Amino acid sequence: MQIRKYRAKTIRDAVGKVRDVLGPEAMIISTKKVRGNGKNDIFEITAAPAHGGGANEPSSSIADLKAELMSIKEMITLLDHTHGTVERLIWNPAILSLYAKLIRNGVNESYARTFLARTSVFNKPFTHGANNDRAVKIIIEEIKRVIKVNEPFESNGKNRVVAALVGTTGVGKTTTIAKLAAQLMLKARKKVGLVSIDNYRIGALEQIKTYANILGVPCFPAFCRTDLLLALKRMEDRDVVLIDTAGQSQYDLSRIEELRQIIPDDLPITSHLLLSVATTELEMSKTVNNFSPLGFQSYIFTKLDESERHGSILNLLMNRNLPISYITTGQNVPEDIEEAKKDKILRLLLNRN
Ligand SMILES: Nc1nc2c(ncn2[C@@H]2O[C@H](COP(=O)(O)OP(=O)(O)OP(=O)(O)O)[C@@H](O)[C@H]2O)c(=O)[nH]1
Ligand SMILES: [Mg+2]
Repeated sequence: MQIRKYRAKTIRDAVGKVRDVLGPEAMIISTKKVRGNGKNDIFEITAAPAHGGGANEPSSSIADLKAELMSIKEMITLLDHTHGTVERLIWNPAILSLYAKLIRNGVNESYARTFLARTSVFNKPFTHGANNDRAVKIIIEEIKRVIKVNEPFESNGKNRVVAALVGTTGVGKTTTIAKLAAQLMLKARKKVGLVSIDNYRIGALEQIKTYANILGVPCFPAFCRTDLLLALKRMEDRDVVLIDTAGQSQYDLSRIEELRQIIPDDLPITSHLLLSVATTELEMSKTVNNFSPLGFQSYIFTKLDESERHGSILNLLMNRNLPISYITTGQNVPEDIEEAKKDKILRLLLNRN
């Protein structure tokens, strides 16, 4: 592999030189400050052309390096968007790489910096190896502390679990109910019942009834609070009752209030708010705010397959921290659903090399 070193007075200039010579896809192997403490700084970047593994280059050594490699293009994005953080992390390639992954996955820059600041990486002068590894571990632990998960249908003794799925139109409520119902029946051997309080969309009841028929579980419509109470009474023998609701626009507060009137908060009903990671972060946080009268207790993130970047999950948790119960990853019923697990969510946040 052709490895070259480029020096300049600023990181930006050094990166510019690499880009001009090797192109935007070139990989940065390391960055360091070779001289100076503010005034006469000289920065050095070691880089290699893209696809740098030569014919007789063992590809495993490239793979080993890959975790900390960064393309020039990505470095430029970081320099443009992260006001000075890159310069401060120049001595800590492992931490810079972690930081870059968070940013590239769409984690809000100030949140990413908050996590870094919880270790002493910004305050201490350069420290070698082990300390860096420790700092990376601490940052990851801090992120994991923010990620909470729950298991709403886990053996709740003899108590019946009643869960309502709420969220905007088309986010995946009905499909997720079908997936959950099937998984709970087949894997956890639970007796499941369904209720639909979707009185708006034509065909909504048929959609859930079709699933109920396939699974052979009872399904009742509920047009008002009394209907819902009656349906719940008729399904007293069920281990789990899943309530499907009509999709509400996050801006239609009167419809959200209407739903609140039907789902009484004096009953032990857990509400899960569904959020599609394929929507913008702004939409997601608007949804969280406007649905809050419904008192949802956890999140279900849907359509993970439709987005490459999952940083918005962490941004949302930093804003309103609630446990995540499930994630959904496609249209297939019942396969495309997973119980939320901390490590899985963490991997989603760090998935881009
Ligand atoms: N790619 C992808 N599509 C999904 C996922 N979950 C649901 N969908 C699709 O999204 C569309 C809407 O799903 P529904 O379950 O009907 O959504 P809903 O929230 O019940 O919609 P309304 O009842 O109209 O509010 C369907 O085409 C689903 O197949 C997912 O995890 N990934
Ligand atoms: Mg629906």
